[in-house]
Order: sequence, then C-alpha cells, then structure tokens
Amino acid sequence: MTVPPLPGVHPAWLPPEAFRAAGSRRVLVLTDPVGDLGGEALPGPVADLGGEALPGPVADLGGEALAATVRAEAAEACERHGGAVVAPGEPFDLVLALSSADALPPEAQAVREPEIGAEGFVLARHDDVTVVLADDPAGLLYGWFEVVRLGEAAFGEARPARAHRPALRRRMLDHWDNIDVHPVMGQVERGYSGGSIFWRDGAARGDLARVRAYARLLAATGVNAVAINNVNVHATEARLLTDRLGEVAAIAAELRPYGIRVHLSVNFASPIVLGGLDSADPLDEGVREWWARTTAHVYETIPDFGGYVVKADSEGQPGPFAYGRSHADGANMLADALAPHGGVVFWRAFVYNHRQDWRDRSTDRARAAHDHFAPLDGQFRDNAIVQVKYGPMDFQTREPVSPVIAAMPGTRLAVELQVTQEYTGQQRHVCYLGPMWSEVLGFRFWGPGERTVADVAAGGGLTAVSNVGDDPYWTGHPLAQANLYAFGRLAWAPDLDPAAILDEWIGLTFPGGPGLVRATLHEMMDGSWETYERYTAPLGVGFMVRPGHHYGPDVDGYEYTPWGTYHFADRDGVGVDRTRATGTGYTGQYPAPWSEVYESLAECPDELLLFFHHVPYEHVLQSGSTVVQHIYDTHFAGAEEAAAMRLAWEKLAGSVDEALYARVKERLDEQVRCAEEWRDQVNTYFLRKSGVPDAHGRPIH
Ligand code: GCW
Repeated sequence: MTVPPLPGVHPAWLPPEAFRAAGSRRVLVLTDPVGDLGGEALPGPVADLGGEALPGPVADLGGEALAATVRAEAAEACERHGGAVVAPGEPFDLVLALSSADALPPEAQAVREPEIGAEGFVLARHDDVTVVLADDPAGLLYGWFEVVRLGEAAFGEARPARAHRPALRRRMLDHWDNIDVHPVMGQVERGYSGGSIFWRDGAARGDLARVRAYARLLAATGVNAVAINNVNVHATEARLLTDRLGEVAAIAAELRPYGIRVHLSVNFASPIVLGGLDSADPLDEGVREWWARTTAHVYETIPDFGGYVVKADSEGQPGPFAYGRSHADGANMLADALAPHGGVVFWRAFVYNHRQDWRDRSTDRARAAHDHFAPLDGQFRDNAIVQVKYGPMDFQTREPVSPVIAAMPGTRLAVELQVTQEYTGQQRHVCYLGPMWSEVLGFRFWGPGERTVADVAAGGGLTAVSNVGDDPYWTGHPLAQANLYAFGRLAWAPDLDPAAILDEWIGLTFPGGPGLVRATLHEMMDGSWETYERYTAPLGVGFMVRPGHHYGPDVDGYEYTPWGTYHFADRDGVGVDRTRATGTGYTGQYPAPWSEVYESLAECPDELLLFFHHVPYEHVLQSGSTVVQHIYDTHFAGAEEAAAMRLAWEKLAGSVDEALYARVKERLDEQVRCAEEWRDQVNTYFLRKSGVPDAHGRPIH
C-alpha cells in the first residue's frame, strides 16, 4: 500500500511530480525472498563503546511490509507517469533489488558488496541501467527515495557504485502531543501547526491516513523512529502503556510499512498511577516486576515496539530522586524490562532545578545536566540511552554545545534537537535551522581532527521534537517543512551541507518551478537562522522571550523568575559569568581546549560571549565593535533582513501556488512586525540601561 494524495493536505516534499523521473522508467523490483537481517542484532556504529552492537531490533516484522511498500511505491509512480514495473527477464532502466533476491541480474551482481548493512544501499548506474541494491527492505526503501531525490540525474551519466549507510542508527522524532487538550499547553505542547496528527477528542484518530502520509515523508528523509506522546505524561496519556495500548498499536501499524518504530513516553510513577502499587522505587522488586510484566505485554501487542522515552525529575515529572535513587537506577530498571524484547529507553538528561531563587547567584542551570549525569558515566545499561539537549539550557537560538556530550564516553548518548520552533519564531518566522544543527553535529570537543558530536551521537542517536500537526501544510509555516526535511537528512548524514539539503528540499517541494523560486528561497532561507539571531537575544545570552508562551520579546521577562534563565544586565554591563575564575565554574565542564577558550574573554567566540562572561557595555568584541554597538547594529540589520525577506517573497507571486503564497506572505508580515518589536525593545532596553548612544544616531526609543 502507498499513500494516496490527501485532499486538502499539502504533499510537502513528495508531490506526485517528484516521482516523474523514476515513474516514467521500466522498473524491476526484486524483493523475494525478504532477507532476515532483522532477526539478529543489527550492527550499530558505536565507536565510543568499542563497536559492539545494541541489542535488538528483533523480529523482522516490518521486513515484508517494507518490501511491499517498495513494490507499491514503484507501481504507483509508474502508473502515474507512464513507466512500467517489469518482470524478471524483461529489459529495465531501474532495478531495486535485495542482495539476497533470486535471479539478480548481472548489473546488480556487479555492484554487490560483502556487506551493505542494515538500512544501507548501493546506488550505481552503468550501461544505461540504474541499480539500487540493499541487504534489507529498509535499505531498498531508502534507495528508492534517493532515486526520487535525484530525479532525472539518477538516469543521466554513469555513476560508480557507492554505498550509502546511515551514520546514525537511531533517527527519531519526538512528539509532544497530548491525547486530551491540556488546559495550558493545548493538544500539542509547543506545537505551532494545529492539532495532533495522532490524537483528537481524547482518543487516537479514527482515520490515520495522515499518519501513514507522515511516515512516508519521514522515510524519504531517513527517519526511522517516532515517539507519539508528550514527555510530560499526563493522566490520560500514561494509560497508553496499559489499557490504551490498542491505540498505540493502531498507530504503529501505520508507521511500520515505512520502517518507523513507535516509541512511548512513559510516566516514571506508572507503577503507582496505573499499577496500584505504593511505590515506583526502581530498586523495589515489585516495581521491577510490574515494569517487566507491563513491558512484556507491550511487546505481545506490538512486537517491533521501539522503547520508552522518559522525562524524570524534571519540571515536576516524577523520578528516582523521590526514592533516593540515581538516574542510572531509574533508567536501568526500564532498560532491564525492555532488554529481553530488544527495546531501548531514551532517558532525558534535561534535569535542573526549576524552582531556583533568582537571588542565588551560585546556582547555574547550565551546569545542571552535567552535574547530575557525568558522575553516572559507565553505570547505564547498554540499552539505556541518555538523551541530551544540544545545549546546556533549553533549545535557544544560540548556545554552546552541551558539555554532557563529551563527558560520558562509557554511555550511549542521543543528542536532542528541536525542530518545532519554540524559541526560534514558532513557525511564524522563517528560520531554517539546518545550519545550526550542522554546526552542532560537526562540533569537535577535543579539537581539530577529533571526534564530532555526530560521532558521539552514533552511539545512541539523533532525536528532535517534531514540528508537525494537522495543519494543511503540516508545519504551519510552509517553509518550516524544510526544517523537518533537514533534520532527517542530517540524522542520516550529519556532514551534508545544509544549503545543499535546502536545495534538495526546494527541488522536491517545488518541482519544475522556475529558477527564480529556487534562488529566492535560498536568498530567504540560507541565512535566516542568523537573521533571527540578529534581531533577538544578543551574543548567546538567550531567553528574553515572553514567559510562558515564549514568543516575542520581553527582555526582563525571566529575570526575576525561578527558571534559572538570567542575563544580569545592569547599568554597567550584561552577561552571565560562567568562568572558573570568578563565576559559576561552568567552563570547567568542558574538556580542553574549550575549557580554556570559553574561560578566556579574549578567545571566547563573540556569538557566545554573554553566555560565558559578564562584560561592560563598551567591551570590544573580536569583531572590533563594542557589545552595545553590536547589539544596536545587529538589531537594525536583523529587522531589515526580515523586511528584505518579505520583499523577496513578493517577487514570487504567481510563481508558486496561490494559497501557499498567501500563507507565507501572512507569516512574513508577522515576522517583519515582530522583528521590529524585538529590535525596538532590545535596543531601547540597552540604551536606557547603558546610556550609550548609537554611533549612527538611529531611532531608539
Ligand atoms: O523547552 C522546554 C519547554 C517545555 C518542555 C521542556 C522539555 C515538554 O518549554 O514545554 O516540556 O522544554 O524539554 O521537557
């Protein structure tokens, strides 16, 4: 089965037109017999743990379903575009074959490799034939989508055989979706795209066609795992683990044909709230048995279930601290329950004191994850993955990379990104995040030539909070689709160039569009993250958003709150002193050379200066500008760039779909308005605090 076009729903990067090149060819699909790679532990790229494989995924349930998907995809594309699915022995232009298939044609034999590996594929073109060869059906599906992405180029010049393998084995989207509409957070916490695609009116949706379409979009980017409920697990959602498991199974059935495993966020106190026990102590035998039994039942119902996601002892969620136990104790209890079935637990490291006294200058929220987790390195089970936000605070526009990522060489780590634009414009602003993620993934803690963040994440995975909802464009802002696309592509290949990823996305989403569309979208989006940074919080200081909903400027909004997010601006200067010499000592959580670079006022990169140092307004940056002049300049420039984006878009009237044009235009109007508001509030705030006038005499209020 494939996914029929859904009326009223934008096809995102898989419009029928994107399949023209492949669908107008003669296609041979060889999937019999389906290989059984899934039967054993899959080899995982786990450089930091001596290269052994994670246990599971077990039963190859999805194998046949995936193979059927590849056949159906090819058949549908051919039917639409005039090609044909041909039988063995007939001439063909494209062959999609499992390496174990009977009667491999010589063109496919020629590119065989001893081991292509789980989810990988070899792509080659010679003698006017394009070959996709894979060891398992998932690899074949990814190969098919690579051919789609290449379009006519897949059938052009000869290409030497090249193996494509995912750099990270777990490529996952977390949904912060609630079943019941939460009185404050709504149906989707931090969702800016309407309701949930999974849940409505207190239950799983009856019609899950949209979920299938989502799975297909994700598969085309390389994502292979999804968590379908909020990490803040409320009462109704907790029951997905037990009496409402059938709803999870129904969703899993929609995701499976596209190679996506379903995961659940679970409440640490489930033994109490669901099981009627009087404790959730991870070392209590009764509690452990409850989890083992409950988990076994999950696997009886959903044999390829992926595992659990847990937010514990964080922002009011229950956790092991209540019993005097560590996070390793908590995570290992769940890991032990999951291990016999090949599942994993993603245990979040987002643990900090959200009831801090703002008067207390010694507590530093940035330190919290490292303080809690680094000492536990080596204590986690092999199937317990510690999931770390990319920065030490909370998905800000600019943060240093979290030192936890460097501090746990004996633990599997997953790095968590945020596709939903909570702090980056809430899908009302154009903010292409590919460049930020690329910078994070390529960051080298130990200096040049050493391992990157992506290398570390290979042990556990890359996860991100999804930006999708039931909005006709999936993501509210149509251009925010590019972020979802880029996440999947970077999780597959972290060293891809974000501008090239954007280019792929443009080509697929606007097929056949004039060159003006491509050029304009690059003009608007390539640098949009930095534009957003320019008109919002300066120099890495973070926050300055409206408390609660986190949209729009409020410079002091968080300054006297318990959340640990302060900028400490006074009449003399601004920034947080996190040095070892005079501050909170946070810089000491980094290995050399970064512990020294960040400690040093002279060497600290400008864009992070106020994250690490409290400096006078007239402090001279590496750029040569002063801090306060930099604030004025970037805020004027950022707001101007937002206005220029809107002008650029206006040139596309008539060149893109009218409704899409109007939706983007309406959002750009809001972006321009909001950028001006940011500019004026931030500039005015710092002029009033510092008394230093703008060197160029521009209007500040
Ligand atoms: O960024 C913050 C959000 C919360 C979220 C939390 C988390 C799900 O404001 O809404 O809760 O992070 O990551 O757990």
